[in-house]
Amino acid sequence: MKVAIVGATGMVGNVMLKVLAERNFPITELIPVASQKSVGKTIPFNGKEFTVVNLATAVEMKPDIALFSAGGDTSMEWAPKFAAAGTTVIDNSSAWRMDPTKKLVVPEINGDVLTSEDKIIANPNCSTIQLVMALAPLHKKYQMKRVVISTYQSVSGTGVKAVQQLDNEEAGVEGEMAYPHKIGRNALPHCDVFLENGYTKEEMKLVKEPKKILRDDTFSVTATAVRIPTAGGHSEAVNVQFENDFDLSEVRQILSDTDGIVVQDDLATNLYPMPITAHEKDEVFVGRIRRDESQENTLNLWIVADNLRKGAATNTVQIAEYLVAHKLV
Ligand code: 11C
Repeated sequence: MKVAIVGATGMVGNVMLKVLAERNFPITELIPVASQKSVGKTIPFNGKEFTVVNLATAVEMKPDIALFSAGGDTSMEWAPKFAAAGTTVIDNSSAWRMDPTKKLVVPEINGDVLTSEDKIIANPNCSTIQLVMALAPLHKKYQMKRVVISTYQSVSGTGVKAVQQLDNEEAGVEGEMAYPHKIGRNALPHCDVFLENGYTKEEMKLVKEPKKILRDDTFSVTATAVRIPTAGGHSEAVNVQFENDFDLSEVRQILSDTDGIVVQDDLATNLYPMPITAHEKDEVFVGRIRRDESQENTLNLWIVADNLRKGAATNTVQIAEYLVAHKLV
């Protein structure tokens, strides 16, 4: 496969390269793509050096697959140009996710929607991916009625400027601010921009994307998304009411039996998921599994994942793997 990485010098692009190498993705030619200021630099991959090119050159090189992580505006403009050249684009931005003509995919859950006709495929938001990974098998068994989510999201979700802000604050150095407030020793109920309805865009992604991925809009979702001063790894406290009652040991078993989920739930040894232990892991970690004693058929969960891995790069690469394995590209 000839594979282009659009945004190869960015944070997610970097992790994409790592994940592609780790998983031995069948690459015959790597095309790193970045903005003009990086063109001509080289990027090491699997012991070789590859020269960074610009978007126009990359389109002309007709890659089989292009993994995009360069922001919504770049995706809007350039994904159709790659698609027109015959390239299958897997896009990590929010540009195409809710477009009814595009598939929004977590391969373990709805890889089966993909066909060879899909030339622009959307990768869900990081906080959505870890959420649906844990909820999909439970929804199948007990049917969700309502989900209430509170997120605790790391600064790496915002990007390199936010990581720098946290580093600067920790070092006591003045610098550029990615957020309207200090993030160190703080919590900002503000991820992505505010919308007319008073929610943030991040919160509305959590409301809309799971319904599209699970192909079901019969359940309701509400969310509060909060930025906290962790460098990497998003956490979510999730309260889910089901139509049907459940048995807690069965819930644990279902989650343990699900590919890509690791249950970490042993109170006696203080074992529960944390961003620090999820770091650089591809799995989604679930713990603090307990019945909500205030309401029938309701469960509380704590869900953690590395937002740059399963929340972004790993899921994108897994979509590419699915396409290759099913000869859709
Ligand atoms: C955050 N979830 O942590 C975001 C990052 O829609 O792809 C990813 C934004 C997106 O702020």
